[in-house]
Amino acid sequence: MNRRSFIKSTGIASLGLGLKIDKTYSNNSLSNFPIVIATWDVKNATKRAWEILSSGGNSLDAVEQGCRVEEANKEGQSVGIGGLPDREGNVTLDACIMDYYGNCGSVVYLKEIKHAISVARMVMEKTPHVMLAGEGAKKFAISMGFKKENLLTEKSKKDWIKWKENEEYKPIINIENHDTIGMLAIDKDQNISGGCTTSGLAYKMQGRVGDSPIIGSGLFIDNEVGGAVATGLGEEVLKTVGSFLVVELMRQGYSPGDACKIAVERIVKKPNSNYKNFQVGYIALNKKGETGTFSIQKGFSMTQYDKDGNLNFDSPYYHKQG
Ligand code: SD4
Repeated sequence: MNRRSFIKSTGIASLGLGLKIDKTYSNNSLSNFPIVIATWDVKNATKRAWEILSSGGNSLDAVEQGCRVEEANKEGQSVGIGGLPDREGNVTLDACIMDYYGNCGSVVYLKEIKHAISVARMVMEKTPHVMLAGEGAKKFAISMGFKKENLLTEKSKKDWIKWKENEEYKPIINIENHDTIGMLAIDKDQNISGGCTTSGLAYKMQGRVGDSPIIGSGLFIDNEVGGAVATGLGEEVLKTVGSFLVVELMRQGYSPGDACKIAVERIVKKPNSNYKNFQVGYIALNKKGETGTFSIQKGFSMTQYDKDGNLNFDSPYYHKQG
């Protein structure tokens, strides 16, 4: 049993020892590349990214293809097809992608196109812009050959109709352990890219956009330093420009786990923060290939695929109940 699987099996990683996490996850030899990490337990997505990385592919292709796995998964109710709708029953997707040159692309309020991450990549590569929204984003996607389809599955429609009975808006903490997909990869050439894709918060107001497609909030990459990606209540991530903060902390010398922890503390230590009622989680990866994660609440996890295999780790967290 290697060190990582020992830590996983003993549950040490879940004891909330945030400052220790980088020791746990440390991968500081160049021979350890490539690596891919993702928010939540999404081993199918990291497996797909790993196939690309381990056959010599680059980190940009890896994160795009990895994110697409969850976007196509009808069972997941927070990403791509099957995502829970807004209050009016519209499934609207947000996504962004960023490469190792510092290029980025993003789509917000995208309807009827499930592979928002690939549309974001097209925005980055085929337009002079960074972000396209709503009808324009959809039109652009169709012009690039994407297929229109109904993203509201029967199950999500049923859940929405049930929600309408009370219309109580209460963002769910850790929706089914599988939520917004944020993915970061470092390839064999030590180049880092990231992607983030989501249907956003269930039963949001029509027109609401979260942190996930906002460069610097939901995702940030600096190929000289590392990358970070966020999940959870987007409003709180937006207010602290969370992913940019994590990367800047790593630039100052903090390890990925410590940087995520400090970014979480920036949220919970605000005067009047009601952090007990919501979740925010970060994952991060630095140029050396070290990884880390931290969240507000218990229940967040990170999946990491590297030469030791495809493993899911509980994130250390801030809020200890009881
Ligand atoms: C949002 N951050 O739209 C996304 C949702 C999410 O876990 O990550 N949920 O606010």
